[in-house]
Amino acid sequence: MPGRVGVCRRLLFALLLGVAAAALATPAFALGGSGLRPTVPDGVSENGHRIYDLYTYLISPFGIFVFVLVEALLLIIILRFRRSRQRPDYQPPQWHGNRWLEIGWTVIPFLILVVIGAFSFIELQRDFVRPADSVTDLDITVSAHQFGWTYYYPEGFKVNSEGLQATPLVIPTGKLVRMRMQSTDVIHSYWVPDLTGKTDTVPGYDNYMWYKVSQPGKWRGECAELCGTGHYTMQILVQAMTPDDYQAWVSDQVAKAKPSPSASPSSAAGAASPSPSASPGASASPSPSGSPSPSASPSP
Ligand SMILES: [Cu+2]
Repeated sequence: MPGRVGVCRRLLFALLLGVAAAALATPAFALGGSGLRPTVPDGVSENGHRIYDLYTYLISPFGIFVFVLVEALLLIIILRFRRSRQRPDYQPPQWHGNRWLEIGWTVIPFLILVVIGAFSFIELQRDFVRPADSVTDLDITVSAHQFGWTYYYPEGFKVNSEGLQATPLVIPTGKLVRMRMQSTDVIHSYWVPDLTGKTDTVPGYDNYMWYKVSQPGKWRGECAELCGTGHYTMQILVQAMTPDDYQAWVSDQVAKAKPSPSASPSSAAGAASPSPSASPGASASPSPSGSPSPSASPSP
């Protein structure tokens, strides 16, 4: 039935065209500020930038090479050896084993993975430790819960972020920030691709991340570990301000936190919901009153 085959062919072509158009349009969406982008964003911190370099100049070229090779071979075989081109009783050549081919497709991918693995491992060793020549300027404890984040600042106030309209974690530019990552219930993962790689928050165990943001701005992220039905609402917003603006913001938060030690949750920093009840794990968090002794423990 050539008619049906023709329709199928046209449908397939239209589908491929649609996929190609969507792929080409995605960078345009990214430019439009939708947050959608097909590539890793260039980091606004030093470690974020190094992760971007790793993806862009090492992992992506290998990935694109393998993808194009596999897809091209697949298409050639599908089109060239399709049934309609062969005799009805056609039997492809029957053979088994080709030593050099098998050695090649074992050794080459192995070497590619060794190179990617080695560079990634070296990068990981650098990205999640305090840079040797720097001191931590600001210590923030991040406590994750189902489903949100609480940021404890050294000045004693906290910011609670829940829901799709995340309340920003505010940080100063040009200062080395250390984040102590904790969780009160299950494992979550804190990931803002523009800043740096992701860090898990594990109940009963502290993880750390450091970064220094070079420019003011706002960046989005989200929980990167499936943690329950509200996982998708664990959005993250990070806002970097100049040190002067940051100091003004801190003074504002301290002033807001002071007059309401016992009641009036509406005045707390996290506009979304300071949630004495919303986060059942809150009482288990390091210090409900505020900063959980940020500089007490030596950095790992
Ligand atoms: Cu989560």
